[in-house]
Amino acid sequence: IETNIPVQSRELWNKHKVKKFSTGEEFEEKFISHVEWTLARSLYNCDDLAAYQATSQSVRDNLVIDWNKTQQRQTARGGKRVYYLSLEFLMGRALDNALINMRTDTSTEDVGETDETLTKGNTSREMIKNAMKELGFKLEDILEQEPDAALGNGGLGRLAACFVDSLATGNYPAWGYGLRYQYGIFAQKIINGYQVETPDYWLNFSNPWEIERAEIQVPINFYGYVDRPQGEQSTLAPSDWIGGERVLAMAHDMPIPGFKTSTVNNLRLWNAKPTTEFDFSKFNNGDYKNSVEQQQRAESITAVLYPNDNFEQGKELRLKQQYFWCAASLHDIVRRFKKNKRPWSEFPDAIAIQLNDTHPTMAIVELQRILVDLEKLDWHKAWDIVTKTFAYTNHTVMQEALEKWPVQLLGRLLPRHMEIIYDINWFFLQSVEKRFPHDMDLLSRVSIIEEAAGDRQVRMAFLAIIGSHKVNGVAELHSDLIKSTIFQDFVKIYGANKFTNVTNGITPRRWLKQANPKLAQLISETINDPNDDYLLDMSKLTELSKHAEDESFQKKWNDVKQFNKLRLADLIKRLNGGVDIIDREHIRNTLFDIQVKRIHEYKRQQMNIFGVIHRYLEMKELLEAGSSIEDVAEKYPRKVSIFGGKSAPGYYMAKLIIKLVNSVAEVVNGDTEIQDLLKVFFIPDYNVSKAEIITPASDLSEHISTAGTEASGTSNMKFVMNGGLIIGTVDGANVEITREIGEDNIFLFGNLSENVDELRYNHQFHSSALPESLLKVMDAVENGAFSTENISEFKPLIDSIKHQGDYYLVSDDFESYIATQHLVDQVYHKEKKEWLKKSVLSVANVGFFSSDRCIEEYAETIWNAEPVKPE
Ligand code: 73E
Repeated sequence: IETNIPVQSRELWNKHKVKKFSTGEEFEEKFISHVEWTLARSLYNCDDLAAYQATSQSVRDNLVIDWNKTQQRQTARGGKRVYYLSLEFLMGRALDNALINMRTDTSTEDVGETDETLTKGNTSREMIKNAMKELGFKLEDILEQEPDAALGNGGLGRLAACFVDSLATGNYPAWGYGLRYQYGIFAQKIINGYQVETPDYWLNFSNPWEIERAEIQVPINFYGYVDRPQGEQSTLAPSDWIGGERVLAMAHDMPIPGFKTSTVNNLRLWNAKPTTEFDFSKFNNGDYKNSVEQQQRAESITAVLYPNDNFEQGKELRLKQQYFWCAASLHDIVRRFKKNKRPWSEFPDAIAIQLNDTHPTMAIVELQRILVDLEKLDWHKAWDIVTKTFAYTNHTVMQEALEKWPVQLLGRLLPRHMEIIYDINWFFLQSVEKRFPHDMDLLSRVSIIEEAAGDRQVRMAFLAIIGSHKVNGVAELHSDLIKSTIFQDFVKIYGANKFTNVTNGITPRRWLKQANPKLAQLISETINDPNDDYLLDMSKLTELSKHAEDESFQKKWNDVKQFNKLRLADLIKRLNGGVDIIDREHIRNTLFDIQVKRIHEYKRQQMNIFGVIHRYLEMKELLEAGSSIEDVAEKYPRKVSIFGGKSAPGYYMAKLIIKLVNSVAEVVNGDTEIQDLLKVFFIPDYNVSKAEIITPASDLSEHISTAGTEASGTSNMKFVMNGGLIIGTVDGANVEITREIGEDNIFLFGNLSENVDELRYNHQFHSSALPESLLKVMDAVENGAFSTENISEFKPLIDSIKHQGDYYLVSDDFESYIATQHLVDQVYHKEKKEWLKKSVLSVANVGFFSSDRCIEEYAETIWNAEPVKPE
């Protein structure tokens, strides 16, 4: 490793080498020095927030030491590096995760594996908890001070967060690249039952987890024009792009600690800043105000995360974000590569870049531009390097989510890139024409440029496929679907081997150990794994199967669930303004039925709430017909129906679903006749830290998307990992969950994806009768049973089913949904032992869904990358 420090000075450096704290006392000393020096506070005004910051700074100090060593080690070994480009990283809180993952040993090199601090799974967290107590703080309260890093919308962003955790844990030399939004996903308030968005200014108090790299500033250009040497006609020749607007990308790094390893990887987030270059023409014109305003515009690029999940709006600022981030990241990657002075042809041996959806597709074009225009490589040599470097993950087949940029917009913002896209397309179409001569239809179908009447558009998914060596879907069904639908032609062109599947996963550190410490403890006791090694090898969980029918074990298992349900009941009470709606006395016999995820018609929260209405109406009918409440309870036992999730601010139907849930909640919860047998609650502002409370508390969770629409889903995995059962459609990763845990342990219902087209067609061209059960529900809704002011308020939800073709097939699946819910009630209330057995077996067989497995598959089948293990 090169250094500027002369040899004779290094001794001094080594003498004063910084050390990690490794005991509670050393931590306390660190903590106090951060209170005094970093925060400029003292014993006399150290509140919980200051304590959180001082704790985090102290922990960060330890991580930074390992972070530096990790980077040196990875550079020295010179293995292949992986870069994960994602516009979203939904990290949630960092402190508790760091306490779980962090190693406290002073130096990994000089501490053997027998050392206590190394082998005990929980040491550093326990140690700090005790030290905090001595200092006068409660760790649980301190952890609550941290705002979520909510730089993502939903599953796609959370997947990226789980991936960086697994990459570090697996010792892969891998960095994440993203944007440092000043505003993450909005905070959701519920006012009069409606979603109201408020800005998430998460950096209000300084963020102890980021390291500002003021020295790393990359100039990024937009607009302008292209210049070529005189007489040069070809756009394939090295060209000069003279940018018209320039901003700076400044790096902010977040340390990502692996679990039970001293590897600490990096998540680099870019922040947009104005340049200090001065526009003299403006100044001379006396237009000082305007030139300041233009500079302020720079910051707007990373101001806010676009709050749409599975939907693309096509806004210019979004494209600017994408290019800004791709260009800064590639500049950084290329700079690092060039330090080694290896030939360009070895670029793909040194670097793998994974594209998280099409959002970073401009990185493909930018690398081609760097190689051709700046490094003067021949076009085809450059393109060979590019395609060997990139791989693309598709996350959705939904038309409205597939990115397309108008040629006119892209050509204005990035004129040179537009030329390069045309040339990529030209060579691609030529190769297609050669293999499939005279198939004009095929050519127009696969062209990167969509020639629709009037406006030509760049199809980013096609560009991503053409510029990558591998394309993967995120669950088996989804990976099959993309091959037979949206990318069918490309399978014909490239062959099926270019397309592969890597089923999603989640990190068990956060979603089991951190979210559900009680269950983690029971597991480690039961399988005799005091050091929590199962969190690295989840196949160890199969040991639990032995105990699935053991009654005393089942009781312990159930006790953990009750504890977690009480924890959620407390949260719900707090969110409900201190009013308790859950009857704690009967909590053991109350089924917690949960659906938390982004609100989307395809995820069918409307079907869920219709099911709740159906249940309520049936209960009322029984009572009216003279049944006793005990008789009603016999058929409709105790249940709490819990919803949560954000709607995109402009998504009218999703917002209406939220309002309906809240309106139903008001009616049902206020109805004393049904005596607490049914409760409904919408949890406002669903986010990662709330998910950590919600997930462990579910008896049943709902994953009920229209078959073929949910690419994978990942919360399904989280619930199973926490011993919850699933009611779900044969969609996304539900398919593999069924395979892994067994079909006896999941409640599947509904039509299959292969029948969806025909069902939709039938809705369009034949008016089939809607099921009686659904009509009853819709009548009640239409007659204003849940409307407070405006009777026809929910009409659009009804109309979409009755009169607009029922695109999401609620009417086709409703009866089997209701029937399956009945079955759920029966098993939960009449066959509790069976239920608990299913729950245990689910956890026993959930191992496949660890994101560690998932990352290993990427490394082996797509990146060809190997771990760099600490000695
Ligand atoms: O099924 C989920 C999947 O589990 C899918 O809807 C989601 O990605 C998860 C992780 O693979 C997803 N999000 C988006 N597309 N698919 C998306 C699209 C545009 C903007 C933001 C998010």
